[in-house]
Amino acid sequence: MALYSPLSSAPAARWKQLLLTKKSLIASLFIIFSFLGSLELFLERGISTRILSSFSLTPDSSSSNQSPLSCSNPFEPSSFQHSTPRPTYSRKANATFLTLARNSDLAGVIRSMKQVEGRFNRDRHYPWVFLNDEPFTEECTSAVTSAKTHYGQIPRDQWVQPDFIDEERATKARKALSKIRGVFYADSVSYRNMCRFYSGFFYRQALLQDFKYYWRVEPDINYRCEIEYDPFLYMEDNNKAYGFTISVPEQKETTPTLWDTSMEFFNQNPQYLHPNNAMRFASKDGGKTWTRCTYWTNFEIGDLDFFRGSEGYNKYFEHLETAGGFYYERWGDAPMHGIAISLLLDRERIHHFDDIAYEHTGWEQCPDPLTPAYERGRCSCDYGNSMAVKWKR
Ligand SMILES: Nc1nc2c(ncn2[C@@H]2O[C@H](COP(=O)(O)OP(=O)(O)OP(=O)(O)O)[C@@H](O)[C@H]2O)c(=O)[nH]1
Ligand SMILES: [Mg+2]
Repeated sequence: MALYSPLSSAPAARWKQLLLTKKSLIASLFIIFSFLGSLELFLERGISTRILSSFSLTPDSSSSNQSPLSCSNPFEPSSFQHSTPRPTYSRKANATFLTLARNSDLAGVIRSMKQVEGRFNRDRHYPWVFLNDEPFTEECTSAVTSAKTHYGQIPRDQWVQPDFIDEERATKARKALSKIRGVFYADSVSYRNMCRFYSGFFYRQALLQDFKYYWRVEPDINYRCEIEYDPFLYMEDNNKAYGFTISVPEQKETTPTLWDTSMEFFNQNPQYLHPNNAMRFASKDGGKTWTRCTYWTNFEIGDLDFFRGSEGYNKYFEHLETAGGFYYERWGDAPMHGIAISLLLDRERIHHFDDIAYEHTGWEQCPDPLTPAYERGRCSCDYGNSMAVKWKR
């Protein structure tokens, strides 16, 4: 039986019409993407960048799973060439790299370690702490560094959804969030566990107790310039408590009540607000509304004594935990840290590492080529692609 085909009987005019339709389709796609791009910059949402970056060649965690890298082959040839001598230091900070990862993240973790070791740690030998909610099946990351490596399992109650969370309500909330386009990990419970862990429990881990500073490293991150100084020592010498590279706005849909819940806490406990805080980063109208600005926490260098010792931080976390928004909404560790760091700390203790070239999932920071950092770091990044430049534009 012959199938009906509109093309088989189409005269030349039909073809023309089809070509025109194709052209208009391409034009519409172009307009849609331009619109998304402008919307991203105007609304500071970053959604289209993330959609586009998911099509980019930057390795992501899903590609990590397919990588043939394993313990038997953790050494790929390094692409880092070091010709100039590095600064030498007579001392080290009491510090560690910190990586939370699943067993399936191994290849991405190794790629990240090579970046960190190649760009900075090869002659500084700061140790690594790896954390997982399950036992690590491989500990071969120790082959990628000459420094000490430590592997820890997170206590179950600090990882899984607490019993007091009403599962029916949480399920409903996840389903509702999944229906909104452009919300990542909308339906994921494990992502929520991770966000809650990085908000209130990472600094309580036994393996971190003897350290003062941590530098968070995620799978598949890139450092595109040499790091020619010791950021840990910078933190120590300048009494910094928190350092970030990129600032991004949090999506409204994941945090509808986070700001109000936070203000409820700080109104009841004004003693915790630092008199020289960075409230203007979080709110431009003295606390009425939230800018949704966050420090992008997949890079952070922090003073663990602040997290461990700050009554305000721990009480604030408890307040959020009781409200249940890590599960009833999808409160992230970035907005939580953003609010806490901005309100509890002296703003002089917050540092923007604007000379560190950092990239993750297509979002990056690159130093201005007109600054010494770019030349000194022999950078291979594009300043125009820097988030700070994009936000300004
Ligand atoms: N052990 C463990 N680690 C996890 C889990 N989920 C996420 N992580 C780790 O937590 C960190 C953050 O997770 P990501 O999936 O990268 O989340 P994200 O940075 O918000 O999202 P991306 O922008 O897509 O990278 C990474 O280091 C992950 O390896 C989990 O279920 N178990
Ligand atoms: Mg990540």
